Amino acid sequence: MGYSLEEKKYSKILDLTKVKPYGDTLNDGKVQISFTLPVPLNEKGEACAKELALKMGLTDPLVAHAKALDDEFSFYIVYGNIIHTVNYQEMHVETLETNKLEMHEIEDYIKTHIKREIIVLGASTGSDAHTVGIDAIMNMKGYAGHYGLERYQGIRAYNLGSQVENEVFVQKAIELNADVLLVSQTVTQKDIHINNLTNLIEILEAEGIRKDLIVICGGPRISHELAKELGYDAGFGVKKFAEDVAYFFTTELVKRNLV
Ligand code: B12
Repeated sequence: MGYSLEEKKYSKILDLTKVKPYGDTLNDGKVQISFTLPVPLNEKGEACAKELALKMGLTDPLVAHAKALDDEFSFYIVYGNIIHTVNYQEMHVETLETNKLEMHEIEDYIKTHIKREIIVLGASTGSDAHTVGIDAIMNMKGYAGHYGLERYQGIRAYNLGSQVENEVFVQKAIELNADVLLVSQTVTQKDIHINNLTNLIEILEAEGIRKDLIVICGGPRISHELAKELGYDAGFGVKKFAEDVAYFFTTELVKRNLV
């Protein structure tokens, strides 16, 4: 029995080796994308937006919304069906398994296994002026109901704030004899975070102290996978709190025999 055109186009079978976005029905591949073009808003601008969508692998693109940003720039929201699929079953992602321990359980762990204060130094480094992320992890009052590292018994936390140069950060780490470095990066324009994070590791290696430290980065666009690629011990993104990172570095200090 042959399949109708509709059945062929929108198979109702979920094949995890060929996953597509789900819009109205399974496998319809519906997506919505938005972008700005450096051209005025007119028919030509809209045609360019559609053609770009076709080149991205969308069929039946529809400009659902177009707006002039000023005389020379226009913004588009384009709706369409993506032709590409991904193999969910073969997807490999490096993830960090962290046990969920409460603050007092981590404090007990430090008392039993480390038996001394852990020195943690944190900052938003380079030109990055965003402090809210690193404050969320470190500040005494914490964030979203999760106390920050400054409140933990057994942890001495130093938060240097934002726009801290890597050289200054490393000098402070040496001066305080830090165990753990926490780096926050929010701005990713022109891959500035990659350059800055790489530079920090290079300085630590040049100083010969990389192996003696647990070095962790975090931010809204930081994944554990990216962090590992850049030479960090771990990376934490959104919805991560002080207890996630504290669990990681306390157990890692013990594992690496740095206590
Ligand atoms: C507040 C804010 C500002 C404030 C910052 C004030 C301050 N004291 O921090 C001000 C106004 C100064 C600002 C400036 C700029 N900003 Co701003 N800002 C924001 C905003 C609105 C919120 C960020 C925030 O506070 N989030 C809340 C915190 C709690 O979340 P978080 O950082 O993700 O942190 C969590 C996790 O990521 C993780 N985490 C974070 N760091 C770390 C570190 C470690 C070690 C660990 C373990 C975990 C961890 O834990 C936290 C809790 O779960 C965002 C937009 C948005 N809605 O997100 C834009 C945004 C981040 N800013 C942006 C930009 C572009 C800028 C400017 C460049 C704008 C400009 N052209 O001048 C400047 C930057 C100047 C500079 N030199 O850095 C862009 C970044 C785009 C990009 N991908 O690069 C955003 C996304 C806005 C946008 N949509 O364009 N900004």
